[in-house]
Amino acid sequence: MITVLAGGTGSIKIIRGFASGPEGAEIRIVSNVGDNIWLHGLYVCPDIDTVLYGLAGILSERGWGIKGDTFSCLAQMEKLGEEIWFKLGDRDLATHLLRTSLRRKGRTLTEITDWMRKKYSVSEKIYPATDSNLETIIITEQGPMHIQEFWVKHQGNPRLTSIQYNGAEDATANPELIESLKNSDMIILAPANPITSITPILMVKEIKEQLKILRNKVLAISPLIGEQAISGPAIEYMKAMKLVNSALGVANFYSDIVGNFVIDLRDSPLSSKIGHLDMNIFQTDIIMRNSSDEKRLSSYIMGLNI
Ligand code: FO1
Repeated sequence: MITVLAGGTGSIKIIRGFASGPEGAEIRIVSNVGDNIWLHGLYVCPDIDTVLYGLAGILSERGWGIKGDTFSCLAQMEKLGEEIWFKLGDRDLATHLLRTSLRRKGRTLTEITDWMRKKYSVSEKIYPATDSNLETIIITEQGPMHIQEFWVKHQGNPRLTSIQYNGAEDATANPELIESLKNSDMIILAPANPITSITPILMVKEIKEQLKILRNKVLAISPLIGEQAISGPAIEYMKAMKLVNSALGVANFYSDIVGNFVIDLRDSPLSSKIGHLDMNIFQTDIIMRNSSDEKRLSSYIMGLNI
C-alpha cells in the first residue's frame, strides 16, 4: 500500500501515475486542507477536489475545476454585485453545494470526502489531513490574508512576510488516516509546494509524529529542479520562510521525516550534500509532461528498494 501526501495541481500527476499502476496496488491520499475556503456560503476544498476530479478523469487542463465547465452561475452572481475573484464553475458548484449541505447536517469532512469519492467512482481513499479547521494564512505588508486571497485575488503581489497555519495547534488526525500511514509500504510526499501544500498536513501533530517514526519508509519527490519550481509559486513561499531554493533546501526542510529523496538528474551535483542528511538519494527524470511520464515516474518509485 502506498499513501501519498498531496497538495493540489502539482500532486495529482504522481497520484494518477500510482493509481494507474499494477492491479492490486492500493493507493491512499492524504490531502492538504489549508487552502479550504468559505465562499458565497459554500465550503470549497480545492486540493481535495483536484485529487477527486483528477482520479475521476474529469480534471480541467488548468489543474483545478472540472474539464469543459461553464461559469454562468458566477456571471449571474457578478450581475448581482458579488465579488467573483475565485472561478467556481457550474458543475464544480454541485460538489461545493452538496459538501456544504452535508457539513451543515453535521457530517465530518472525512465522511463527506469518502461519500463524494464514491459518487465520483474513485476507488482510492482520500483523507483530509484533519477534520479540524486549519487555514493557511499569508502575512503580508497589507495585513494577513487567506492563501486563496493572497494568490488568486491579489495574484501573489502583496509583499509576503511570513506564513501561519491557523488552527494547527488543536488539529487532530482521523485515526484511520494514522493506521493507513502505519500500514503503508511507502509514504510519498508528492512534488508539491513544501510550505503551502505539505506543511499544513505536517502541522497536524499526530501525522508529523508518525512520519518521524516511519522515516525510513517516507520518500519525497523534489518539487524543484535547479532553482526553479516545476510548477506553481513554491520559490516565493520558500524564500519567505528563508529556505535555500533548491532540492537541497527542500531535503533539509524535510530531513526529520524523510529517509528517501528523489531528485532530478540535473540536480545530481547536490546528491552528496543531500546524502549528508542521512537520506537515500535517487536520481531520475522527475518532470511529468503527460500520462506516460506519470506512469514512468511512479513505476520507478514503486521499483525502489527502500
Ligand atoms: N486558482 C486560480 O488561480 N484561480 C481561480 O479562479 C481558481 C478557482 C478554483 C476553483 C475551484 C478549485 O477547486 C480551485 C481553484 N483554483 C483557482 C486553484 C486553487 O486556488 C489552488 O491552485 C490550490 O488551492 C493550490 O493547491
